[in-house]
Amino acid sequence: MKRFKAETAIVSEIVEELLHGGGAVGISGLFTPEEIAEARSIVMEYSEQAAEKVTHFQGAAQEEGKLNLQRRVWNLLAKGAIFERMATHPKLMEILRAFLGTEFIMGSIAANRILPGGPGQEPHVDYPYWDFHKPNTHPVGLNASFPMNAQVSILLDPFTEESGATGYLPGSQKELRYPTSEDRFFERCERMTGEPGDVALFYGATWHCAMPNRADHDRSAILIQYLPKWVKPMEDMPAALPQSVIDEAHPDLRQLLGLNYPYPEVLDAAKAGNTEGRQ
Ligand SMILES: O=C(O)CCC(=O)C(=O)O
Ligand SMILES: [Fe+2]
Repeated sequence: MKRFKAETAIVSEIVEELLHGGGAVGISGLFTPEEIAEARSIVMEYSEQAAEKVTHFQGAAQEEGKLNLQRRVWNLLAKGAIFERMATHPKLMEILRAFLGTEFIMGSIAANRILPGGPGQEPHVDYPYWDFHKPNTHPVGLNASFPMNAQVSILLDPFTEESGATGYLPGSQKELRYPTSEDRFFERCERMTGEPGDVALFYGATWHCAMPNRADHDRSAILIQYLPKWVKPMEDMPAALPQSVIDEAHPDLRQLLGLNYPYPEVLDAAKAGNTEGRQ
């Protein structure tokens, strides 16, 4: 994985690497130890009880009865102001504007905590490609030549081979496909390793998955899904936020919540007059 520092990260190089290179980059120095500690303590608090939540790509873990060692905390914007600061980090916004278009949105912000002994996932591609194991449900000819997803993982614990750092296959984003067992993913994959506070940024068409945690400590990350403005987001974030948060949202947060892009809209009831076109 190509690695960058916050101060020296060159946006065009990162975009090139995501689209035509390995599909994933590491960026360090975006978050302070205090910010990471704050986010981690909220994630730990909300995932203390093994209350079952919806999860994905964990069919094998479900069969083995290990789902309780992998815990999700959804809808993080409602759980602490730190998560808005993370989602709208100016450097991430700059990179993502270049990658997904300036009016991109956020589709989900959640935590994935894997406890010691906890299971990995099935190798997959991310939303909105995630059900590409049924390719005929998508438009004919759909490919990964332009991105409809960017994933940010903000590491809250050491991500090592032992602790289950996300596995990925460099270059697999170039041909949009859902991996099969013949692809021998687990023999060929590399890892998105890093220290707490580091960010792994990847194009979600890249085959990847959480790996089993064989360390003696938790392995948690904040996972943020970003999408072009016209892709239907995965989480209905505005519906899960207090109206006051929406009313007072900073312009970047409004954009991420999809509030700047009005469709679908009841056009019969919309303000009359011309609203689209160069003039
Ligand atoms: O937690 C990880 O390492 C990756 C999780 C992931 O890829 C997913 O949930 O889609
Ligand atoms: Fe994923």
